[in-house]
Amino acid sequence: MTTANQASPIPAAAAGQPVDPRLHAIVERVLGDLHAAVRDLEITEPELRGALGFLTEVGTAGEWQLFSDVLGISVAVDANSHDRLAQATASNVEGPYYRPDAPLVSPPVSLCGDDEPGEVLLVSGQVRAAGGQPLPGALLDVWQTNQAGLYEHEDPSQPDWNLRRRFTAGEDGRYEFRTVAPAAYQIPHSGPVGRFLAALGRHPWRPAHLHLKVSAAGHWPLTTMLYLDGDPWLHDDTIFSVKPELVVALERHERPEDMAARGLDQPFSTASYDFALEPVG
Ligand code: MBD
Ligand code: FE
Repeated sequence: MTTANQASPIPAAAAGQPVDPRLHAIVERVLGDLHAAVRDLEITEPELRGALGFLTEVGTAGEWQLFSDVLGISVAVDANSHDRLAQATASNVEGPYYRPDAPLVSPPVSLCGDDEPGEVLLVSGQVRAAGGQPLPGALLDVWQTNQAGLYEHEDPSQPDWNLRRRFTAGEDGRYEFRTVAPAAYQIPHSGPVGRFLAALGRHPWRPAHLHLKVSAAGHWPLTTMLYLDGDPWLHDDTIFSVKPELVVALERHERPEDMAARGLDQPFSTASYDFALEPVG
């Protein structure tokens, strides 16, 4: 009888040679599972060539992060990394479209210009430590799509850095920012990952979401997403990442006096969310 281990080309550590035991364990296990699949499914040479060509294309198209996301691997790794932070706000994956060093702005914070198309959304809340104390000066780094479901970097009609901002919470840990409600989002699907989804009968949709990184000295930084209640894709996210505790209700304001109080002449929505960060150590 053959076993996966006998098929593994990874030698046991040779005496006196440096070996990375973690890498050794990962490669041996993953290769063991792959060998089992090749044997059990009787994978053919054309199938292998097809797979290698596909994986090459994923790299050429710069879609490896996206591929990991649609395979559910990114969400699984996020769970390994963060489930032990039981007292912190639930984490979520960073996704492929974070840009570090977004413009750092001060109150009143807006993620976009006042003329940004879409319904104004005001998001507010407090950043606290797991024990409940406010975290003054916590840093928030937020990025999202516009109302048409496009990120700034994939849409030449948006200004550079549109809907990407960093700002700090106040002395009481409170924050507030203005934006427009993001739309449900189709991940790029004209490349190899899109072909992969289509071949499996899967759709490319994600529910509308805001990405946030929240950090404060002495606490584990949080990367997460907020989803908008009522979105049709909340229960069918193509990267499997929705957590019920990250879904926020929107309150719509249509009274002229409410609009005037905010300096707006259109109905708008508000949402509130408090973040908890877990102390290091
Ligand atoms: C996205 O907008 C996203 O947030 C993730 C995680 C994957 C693909 C597209
Ligand atoms: Fe996203």
